[in-house]
Amino acid sequence: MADDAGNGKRGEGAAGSGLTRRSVLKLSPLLLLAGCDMTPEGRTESFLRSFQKFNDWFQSKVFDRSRLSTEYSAAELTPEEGFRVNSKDDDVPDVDPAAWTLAVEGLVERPGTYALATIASLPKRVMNTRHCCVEGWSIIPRWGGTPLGEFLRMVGADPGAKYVSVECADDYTTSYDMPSALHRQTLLCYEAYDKPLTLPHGAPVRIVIPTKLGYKSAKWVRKLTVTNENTGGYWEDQGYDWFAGI
Ligand SMILES: Nc1nc2c(c(=O)[nH]1)N[C@H]1C(S)=C(S)[C@@H](COP(=O)(O)O)O[C@H]1N2
Ligand SMILES: [Mo]
Repeated sequence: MADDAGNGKRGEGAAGSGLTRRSVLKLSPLLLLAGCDMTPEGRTESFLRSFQKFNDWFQSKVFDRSRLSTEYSAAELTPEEGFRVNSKDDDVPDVDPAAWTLAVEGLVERPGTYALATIASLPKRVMNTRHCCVEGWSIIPRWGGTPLGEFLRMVGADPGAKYVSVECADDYTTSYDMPSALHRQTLLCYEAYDKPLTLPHGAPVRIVIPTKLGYKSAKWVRKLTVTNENTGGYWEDQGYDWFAGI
């Protein structure tokens, strides 16, 4: 599952649950079987699907919003030449950063479209965090942007809503549980290495979410929807872990 490289300290379990993450993970196959209907039809499919559902449910239970992903010193940064690009398509999508706006829909008080200047006027966070791609590499870029939580508060997102779903200009999609969306290190990122984000890296605005695997850090974001429906995502719908915590 997760690329373990440098993911910092793992939490020793959900605060107050009295169980360590590892000990609960050991129990999980038993819990799963207990809740699994053992009908003869479609066993493997439904087994895998229920395992994945359980896994998502479990990861969201142990997710601790106050636990930060490791932030690295300037000396530990990946040099800018090593800031590699990875996208499902070879071509970058047709995005005009100057004309770009972010659309917001769903369970929010102020739906509409928001300019980059509005996003950049919100509090800014700069952080050196690791980006872990499931393809077996990781890098530590220097990211800068607005915490997604600040933006969600500004648009009046319903904090009781379950999910934030993301649509990108290259028809890539992903979605997050609300606690992960509100995590302090989840950014609407518009800078890398103290400069505006470049087009191959998702300009003008991408998500950076260091508490999750790299495919959750959506580039070329164009629409956010606050919803109670889990809309999955491009890789998630092909069997990749949805919660994807690291
Ligand atoms: N819109 C969009 N976002 C995306 C992807 C993509 O294909 N399209 N690929 C994901 C994957 S698998 C990785 S590893 C990172 C790569 O980000 P980078 O090109 O800035 O290194 O972007 C993620 N976000
Ligand atoms: Mo990736």
